[in-house]
Amino acid sequence: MELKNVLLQKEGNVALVTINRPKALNALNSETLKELDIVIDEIANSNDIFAVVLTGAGEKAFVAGADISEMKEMNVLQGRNFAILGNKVFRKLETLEIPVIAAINGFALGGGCELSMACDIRIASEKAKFGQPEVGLGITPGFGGTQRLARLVGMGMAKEIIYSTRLIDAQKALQIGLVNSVVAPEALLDEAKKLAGEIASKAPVAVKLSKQAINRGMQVDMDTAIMIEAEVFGECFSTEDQTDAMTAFVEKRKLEGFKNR
Ligand code: DAK
Repeated sequence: MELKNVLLQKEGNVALVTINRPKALNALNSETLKELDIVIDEIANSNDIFAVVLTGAGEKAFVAGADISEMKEMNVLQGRNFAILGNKVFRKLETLEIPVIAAINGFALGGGCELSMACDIRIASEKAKFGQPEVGLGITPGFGGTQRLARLVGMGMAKEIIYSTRLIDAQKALQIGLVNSVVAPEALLDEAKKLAGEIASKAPVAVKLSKQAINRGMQVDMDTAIMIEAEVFGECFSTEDQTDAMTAFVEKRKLEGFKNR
């Protein structure tokens, strides 16, 4: 199937995924969500991609939200199907085994801000702008905004952003912990790819298990979380990568590369 709203490029062990509807500021309509679903499956099924960079096409937007023109016309059933599709795709992205870095090149509003929050790491261009405009459209955030934003920036700040619909700039997003770093617009993709490349060069199984432990651990009490960590830590000792890397360290030589996927 030929995809037009979501582009997938592979660069070494890193996948670059681009939401590609620049004329509509990369707004997420059903078609785009379905294509994103296909692309995430393709990445999940490949055994040579170890990190993903997700960005938006054009200079203006990462993703300006769910597609308002499409939502405006929806009946109850279509609205329900749209919600189910969107939540399935976002959760699939969040639980993808390998890390995903959002390279936020412009507006990240509503479903766009929520999409970035379903990623593991967010790097913003100095031009990026964030916000949850939903209550101004008569709806609540629907792709996890009320939950992921509060977890990332705390309840008070999440409430201010959601109730007021005020946009915040990249520096403010950095200050409140919504993004990991802010870089010049022209450096954004290179910075994101560089970080993705560094992650992709580490032991893939250990990276995947770390992601799993953090994501699962954040949802449970500390005692259970520590047990999750102990389990994944133990699992690493079933890999050749652990033996090879530790042997190389002890023998003071450089490891050629990791074997386990
Ligand atoms: N949907 C559809 N088209 C959009 C769009 C959007 N979200 N955002 C921008 N566009 C389109 C504009 O209509 C315009 O199209 P043309 O008129 O050229 O055909 C084109 O992109 C360029 O936009 P502007 O002309 O408006 O550009 P400006 O520079 O003047 O303004 C802006 C940029 C980002 C400030 C403005 O476009 C804007 O306010 N856009 C809407 C942002 C927004 O409110 N986003 C949140 C949408 S609500 C759910 C799950 C999730 C959601 C809902 C339900 N369930 C589970 C049930 C999510 C909801 C949302 O995301």
